Amino acid sequence: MILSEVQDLATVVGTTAVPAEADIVVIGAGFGGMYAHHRFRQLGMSVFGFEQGTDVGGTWYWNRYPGARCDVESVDYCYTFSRELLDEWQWTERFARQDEILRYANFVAEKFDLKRDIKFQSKITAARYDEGRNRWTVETDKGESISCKYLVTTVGCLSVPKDPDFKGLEDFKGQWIQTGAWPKENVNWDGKNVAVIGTGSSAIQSIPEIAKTAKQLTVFQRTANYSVPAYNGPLPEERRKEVFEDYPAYLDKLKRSRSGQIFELSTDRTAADFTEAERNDRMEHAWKLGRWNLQSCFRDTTLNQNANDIAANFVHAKIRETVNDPNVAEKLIPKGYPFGTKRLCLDTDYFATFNRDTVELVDIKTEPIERITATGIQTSAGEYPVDLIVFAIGFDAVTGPIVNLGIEGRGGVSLSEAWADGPISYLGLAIPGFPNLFTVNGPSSPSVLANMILTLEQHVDWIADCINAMNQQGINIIETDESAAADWAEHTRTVANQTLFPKANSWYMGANVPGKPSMFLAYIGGFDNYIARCDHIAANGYAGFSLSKSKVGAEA
Ligand code: N01
Repeated sequence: MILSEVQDLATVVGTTAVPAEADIVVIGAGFGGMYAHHRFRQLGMSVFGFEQGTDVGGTWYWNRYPGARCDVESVDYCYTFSRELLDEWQWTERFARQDEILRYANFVAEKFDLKRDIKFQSKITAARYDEGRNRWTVETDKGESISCKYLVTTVGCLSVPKDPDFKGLEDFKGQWIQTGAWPKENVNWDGKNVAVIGTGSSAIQSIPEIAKTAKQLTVFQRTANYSVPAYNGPLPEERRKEVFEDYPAYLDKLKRSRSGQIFELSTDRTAADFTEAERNDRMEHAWKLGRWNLQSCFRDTTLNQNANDIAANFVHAKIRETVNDPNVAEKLIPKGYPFGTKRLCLDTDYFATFNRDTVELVDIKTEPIERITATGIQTSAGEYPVDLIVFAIGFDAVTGPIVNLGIEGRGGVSLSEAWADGPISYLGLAIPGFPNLFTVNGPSSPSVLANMILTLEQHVDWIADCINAMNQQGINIIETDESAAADWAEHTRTVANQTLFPKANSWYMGANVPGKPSMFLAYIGGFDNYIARCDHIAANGYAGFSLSKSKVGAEA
């Protein structure tokens, strides 16, 4: 199902009129967009926003598939800017479910009156920078247009689901859906033959849930994935106390961490610094703690192949222990890329689900899908009858959501042209040739490698402080220098190349979208270092940016 069809099923909320002008236009009303509205209003400037969905929530609005929940602990995956908000909202589970996060988004939006200046169900089709006027003109698929001084994208990193391009899909008589655009209603798999294509996080979360009531579930796997148990359950009171009793101190620790999360077994010691017995104890402990402790229990797990093999073999053994049929277990064991270099999944009973009689695993590397037929999926070995196909095949990550906006900067150069060889961005915040445009969680920022709520708050705060400083100095153009962006891209590449991450064909590398330039899309140098770098740049008069005054564009 395509995004527009999902919208058709949804309820229209509000019909906010689009003004002709605003100081700041914010694209997207997920967690980044919501906070941007709140924070930018404090500048005393007019803010207007657009959102493609019918309501706030972003990722949590679109990804309603069964089993969808956050893989960051709920006490960490929440806004930090308001103590009152932190006190008022009580998470129920250790890892919050999609519907609870969506309720939280709405709670925040109501509390801070964030929806009033957002036009929902409007998709951005173009955004052009007019050099003569020093203003952006933004257009939507509803024929709306608005002029603004600053354009801020808060479109998320995983918001453009890949369209399934399987031969014969148009002949299929059953229902098909995408995990990343799951409809609000009309999805029922009870007693049906279901196929899930893909075995990334979305599939790994949804497969155990679908298997509970499907007549038969067939999972079509191209690449086996690493996954560790989430150990979800009610949020323990002691954990709540640990976080919220002295929240400023806890938040400070999060901001001084590599990923905006604290892992109990994080260490400065390498795998080689431990004896074999110590390593095994440590990994067993990490397995029982869940989250990404297994990835953090040696400093060099994703830096050194030998250390990585130790963690990988540990998971392989766990899969063999869990899955009854040794042939199925071997198919489920990830091979050919280092542990943790595709995003490590957190699951509830994923591997054990393959012990059900009603669940079958098809390895499409040995048995490729040839086509979709009217009634099922035809592989080289035969046809699997299917009533419902779930495509969990991922996203055009990080760059796709921004490029799709149709942005044109100086000289009418489009962002897709500027990024033809890969994204060039200073700090993931600004792009040379695109003045007064800020990208929240853009490419080459920590984004998907860190706790996204913390990263987006940090970006929005940095942008707000920057615009405030410009206002005070009467400056109305900010543009990053090509050399600063090129240096940052080089630094981003250098730190990524010091790790094992580039060895995997992952969406982190853009490898999941045919033709996409191969480049590590996030900054892996650490959230702590990144914050320090951004603060240093601001304290040094926005080093790497050109700031200027234009006679035009200062109005509004
Ligand atoms: O997507 P993916 P996802 N034919 O790209 C396969 C976040 N997330 O939606 O590896 C057959 O990871 C593909 O195979 P391969 C999280 O950051 C977070 O699951 O390319 N198969 C792969 O198995 C995550 O990493 C949460 O060989 C095809 C799968 O489809 C990110 O979103 C929950 C195919 C795609 O996996 C993306 O996860 C869910 C084809 N043509 C997601 N094309 C939480 O916070 C692709 N595949 C919990």
